Amino acid sequence: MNEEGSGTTPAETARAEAKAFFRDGEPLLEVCEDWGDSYRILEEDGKVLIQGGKTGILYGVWQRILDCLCKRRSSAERRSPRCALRMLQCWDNMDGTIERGYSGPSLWFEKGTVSFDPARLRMLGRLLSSVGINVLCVNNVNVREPAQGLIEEKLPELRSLADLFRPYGIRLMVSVDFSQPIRAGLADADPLNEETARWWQRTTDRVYEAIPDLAGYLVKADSEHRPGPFTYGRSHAEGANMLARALRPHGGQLVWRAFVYNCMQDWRDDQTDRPAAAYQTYAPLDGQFDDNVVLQVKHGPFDFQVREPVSPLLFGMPQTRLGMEVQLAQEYTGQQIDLYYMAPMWEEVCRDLGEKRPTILAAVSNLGRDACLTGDPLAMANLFAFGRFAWYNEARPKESAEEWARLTYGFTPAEEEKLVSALLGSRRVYEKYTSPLGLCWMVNPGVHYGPSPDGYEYQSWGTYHRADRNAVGIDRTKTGTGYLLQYPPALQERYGTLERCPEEYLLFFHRVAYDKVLRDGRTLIQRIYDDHFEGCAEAEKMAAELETLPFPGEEKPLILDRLSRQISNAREWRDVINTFFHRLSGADDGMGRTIYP
Ligand code: GCW
Repeated sequence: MNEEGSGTTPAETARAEAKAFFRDGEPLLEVCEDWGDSYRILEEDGKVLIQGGKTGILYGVWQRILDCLCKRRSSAERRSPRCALRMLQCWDNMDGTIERGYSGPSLWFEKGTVSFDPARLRMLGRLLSSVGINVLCVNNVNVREPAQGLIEEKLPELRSLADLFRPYGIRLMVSVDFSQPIRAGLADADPLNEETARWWQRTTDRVYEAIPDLAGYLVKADSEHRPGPFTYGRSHAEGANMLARALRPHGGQLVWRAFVYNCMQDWRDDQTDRPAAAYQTYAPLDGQFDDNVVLQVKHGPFDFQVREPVSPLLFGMPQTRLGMEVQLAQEYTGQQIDLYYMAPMWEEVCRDLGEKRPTILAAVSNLGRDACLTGDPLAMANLFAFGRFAWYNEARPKESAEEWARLTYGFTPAEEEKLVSALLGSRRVYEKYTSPLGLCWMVNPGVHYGPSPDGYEYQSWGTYHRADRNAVGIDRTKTGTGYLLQYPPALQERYGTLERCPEEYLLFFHRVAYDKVLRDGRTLIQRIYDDHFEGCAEAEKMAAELETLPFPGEEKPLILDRLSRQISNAREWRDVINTFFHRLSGADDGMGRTIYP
């Protein structure tokens, strides 16, 4: 980034940024009042004119800067984002910790208060707006004391954050606790109790007096022990609408997460199937949500595993405004130690959703107080790619990786090629040494890093692979749990038979015997061994390639440290998983490699 440029409105920020970057050859900027987020860049006789809405003008300036840095002409087309809400959601707690954070402590919370370095947050505002993000939810969806106070006694502190991000076209959002009226002394939080609704209306009116452009509230209810409408025998439409009505007069959105499942399941119960839960809860409510409610659905039916099929709920609610949630924080995908570039995953989701792709997108943040913001400097590629994805509503894995690499490092073409190909291959490599063929949940419980094949097998979270001495995987077709039937017919056909099911989803949808010969002629057990050996070897090769690149001095040690930890992790996964299946199946590796007894 160049010198800091900031104003009090996005248009002023745009002017300041343009001045700082272009110095003498400043482009002309023209604000077109009703253009919103859209912009147009016109080049004529060596002069550049950027037209854009009150926020669009800033996006136009960023795009022009990006084009200049990438040494290419700007497109003259008028561009508008396909997604109106492009949200980054932070799981920051007010004690400064971050749930599933791998980049150091919170950038704005510390010891129970809002506390930040203004220059650093302005830099963050520039960074987020430069990739097109326009909503920032600042606190964890698991709202614990004292975070409830953010909409009450700590409102001035929340406001200080809103004021800081406003010049970058970024509106704040806040996670709220469904049971908060009880904290305030009310008898219950029943959404149909008029007292409760009145309390939320009064509280929300005060919030909007302080922060008139607040984007809205984010809610995790009846999920993983969080309170919610089920306590009162009410539906999630009744719960969400009550809050949405408090926000409505102020133009606020109520973002309601659809991450609801039974987290107290008995592992002996093979009828309850966690991936089926969200659809079972919400699909019957289609059409019942108010129009300022967004139902936010994780992209897969489980929980951000290395590979999951697309969530069937994203097809199942045509009368509801749906948002899709992805996770930049690498909880199950290497924790910003192992390289894992996510855009290929989003591309897969887009492919399966087709026209059903939601135009509201949210990402769980991967940011923290570390000097490079993302723990692993290379994890910044995911934030960049998410911003582009949210703007265009289309994942462009290669293009985003190339742009990011070029803007960040300015390598030679050969070096850039190495970095881009490592990024593009990283997901597949990670998948092969951890959980190929649609295996999920073999991670260490709680931390979710490193292998533990039975770690989640006898627990209450609905997370089973049910490996025994003959077979592994779960039959989710109509002969099994029936989950498959939640999909539209074309996907049912694709996933439903062993012959057609993409191998990456095989054990997610089917229970398969170890000696079953797969489409490529190898048995399942041989594939399990081969993928783990190959994945590990590929991780070693990738690390060797990346080590040769001239990363800047302050980044190099961070990157090298992570690459060596990734290799140890890959070896551990390979050996633990192969040994687990070797012991169970008794089948030897056809290639005679070492599998520890
Ligand atoms: O994957 C789980 C995480 C929790 C998280 C939850 C959620 C914020 O392990 O840490 O809680 O998902 O998405 O609500």
